[in-house]
Formats: sequence, C-alpha cells, structure tokens
Amino acid sequence: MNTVPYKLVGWICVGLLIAAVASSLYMAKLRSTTLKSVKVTFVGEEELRDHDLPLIKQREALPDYGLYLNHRRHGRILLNTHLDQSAKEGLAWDDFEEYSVEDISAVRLFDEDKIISEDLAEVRISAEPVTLNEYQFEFTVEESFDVGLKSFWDTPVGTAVIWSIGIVLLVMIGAAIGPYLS
Ligand SMILES: [Ca+2]
Ligand SMILES: [Ca+2]
Repeated sequence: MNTVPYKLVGWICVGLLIAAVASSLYMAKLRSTTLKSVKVTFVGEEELRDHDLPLIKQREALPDYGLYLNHRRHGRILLNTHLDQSAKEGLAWDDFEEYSVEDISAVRLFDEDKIISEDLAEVRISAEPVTLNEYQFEFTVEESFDVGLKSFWDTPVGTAVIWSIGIVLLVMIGAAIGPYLS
C-alpha cells in the first residue's frame, strides 16, 4: 500500500487551507471599518422648503431628508426619510444594516418629494466632516471583524476563497480515508 501520494496531497491541502484562511483574515481586517451613523447638518443661511406659501401647512413645508448609500456591489441602499424636519440642528441616520466603508462608494442626500425627489449632495465617507452644497456630513465608524469578513466573502475573490476552502476540505477527507479504501 503506497500512502505517500495521499500524504503529499494532505500537506498541499493543509498549505492551501492555511493560505485561504490567512487571506480571509487579512482581507477581513482591511475591510473591518464599519459605517455606524451619518449625521447631516444644514450649515447655510436658507434651508430648502417644500413650499413658500404663508400660513398654510407650515409643518409640511419643512424638508424631507433621505439618504442613499451607494454600495459597490449591491447598488443603491435607501435609508429612512426624516419627514418634515429641518437639518439645522443636525439629523442622524444610525438605524441601518452594518456595511464596511470599503463597500460604500458614496452617500447621497436628497429631499423626498411626491413628484421628483431632489438630489442635494453626494459625498464619500471620510474621517473628517465633509461639507458640500451647505450640508455638512459627519460619519461615525467602528471596527467590526465580522462585518469585514462578511464583506470580503461577498466579493468575487472572497467567494472563490470560500469555495476553495470547501473543495480542499473535501480533498483532505478523501486523502484521509483514501488509504483505507485502496
Ligand atoms: Ca415636507
Ligand atoms: Ca420634500
């Protein structure tokens, strides 16, 4: 009974497995910065209004701010809208699924409207506050290894790595029981 090829296959598999797991851990670490909240403050003089009519529907005239996250692989993710609220004191969005900042290419602010919503500003996530078109964006991030790993495994390379781990494990099981079958 010649067991050498099985041993060799086994060691190659162990090497591949270590490489696959190590690359996953490394990539997950790189992608672990997670977006937790976005705060938008209107810093200009005159904030937009839905209408300028005096006396009637003054509350409804306040803007209706909404946010989109632009996900690199899944497209636009719409967050909730703050209906009829000024952003002069700052409005926060913090109740949404966690995403790696590596996956979010841009954040877009708009005013929701029944007919056509108006885009107000689109910025990239940054450590420092960003101001565009009189809106200041502040981002809060947190480190999350889980989110980084999920993000990496969601990429084509990450998916290939998961498949290779699965295949290697199958080959290892085959190599382990192979000698007993031959
Ligand atoms: Ca409104
Ligand atoms: Ca509106």
